[in-house]
Amino acid sequence: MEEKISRLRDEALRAVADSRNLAALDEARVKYTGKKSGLQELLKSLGAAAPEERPKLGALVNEAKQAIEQALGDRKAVLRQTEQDQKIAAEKLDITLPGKGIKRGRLHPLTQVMDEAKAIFGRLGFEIAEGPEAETEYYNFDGLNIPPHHPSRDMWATFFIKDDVLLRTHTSPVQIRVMEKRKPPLAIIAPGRVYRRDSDATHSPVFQQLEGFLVNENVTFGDLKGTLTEFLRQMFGKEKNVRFRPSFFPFTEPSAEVDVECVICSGKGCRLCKGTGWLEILGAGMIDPNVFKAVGYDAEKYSGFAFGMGIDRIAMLKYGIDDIRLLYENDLRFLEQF
Ligand code: 2NL
Repeated sequence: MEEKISRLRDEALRAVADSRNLAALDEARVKYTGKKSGLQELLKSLGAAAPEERPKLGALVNEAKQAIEQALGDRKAVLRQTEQDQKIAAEKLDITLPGKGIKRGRLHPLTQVMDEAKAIFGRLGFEIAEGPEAETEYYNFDGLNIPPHHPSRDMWATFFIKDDVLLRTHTSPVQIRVMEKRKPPLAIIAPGRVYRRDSDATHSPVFQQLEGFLVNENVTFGDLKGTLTEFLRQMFGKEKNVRFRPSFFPFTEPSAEVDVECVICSGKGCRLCKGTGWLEILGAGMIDPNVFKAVGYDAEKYSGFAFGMGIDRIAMLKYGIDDIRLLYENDLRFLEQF
């Protein structure tokens, strides 16, 4: 009997010591101290032992039980700690590691130049107007004094969607729509996408334009020169010279082409300005009386100037970009430089 107790005790203590986790330990607890355990059986069988032996055997069983319960408690504390340590180790975050960083976005160079141009004209008192990119022939051509047989109406210059619906070739239609609706005094800029059937290093079938006009009583060519000179100096540098050359547009009379001193050689002559020292930036002029007639303005009472420029060309000159297609390919290696 004594040997049996001792064997059971050793077996239980070994099982406790060998338990690798709390679940296994609990199994050992049930097996060696539970209702159906060997220890319990021994207690029950004490009745069959000789009376003089009982106290000693009872004490031995109790001692074994206590030793096993002590071992179970100790082992449980150790395993709890181990499981806790493992959990903490598994969940550990090294907050001193460098962060991944959020990639900063940036504005497209065309958007940057367009925003700058809008801001300059905004400070000069111009409001922004917008309109549809699909237009009628009237707003894109007739209203602007462009006659039916003008070459710009040719299928090779204009994208026609269907009879009398085309993709606007300039943002002037927006300005005709504003003049139809509102009376002078008006100072408006019309920024936006325009479309032409043209594609090479300096022409894209879609590009960005900024046009503008100012109408009031007594507006002169001097107002045109002052306004556009101020715009160009804010855009290209306040030390830059500006010059006006006579030109022709169906919708303005007189008309001018406006040049700014070359951004590379400052007038000395280089490859960019083809040795002239000047870069052509703008077209402009005094609004033709036929345009006023089309929108119902009294050409005797009002006068005004208008201008137009390609934002792509300005972006190319400002940033030294030699192929317009780079502005529309959305190659991040290109765009990340701005
Ligand atoms: C250029 C030339 C120009 C205009 C645009 C305009 C608009 C109305 C009336 C009169 Cl509604 N004129 N716009 C005038 C002169 C030149 O653009 O070279 N653009 C890229």
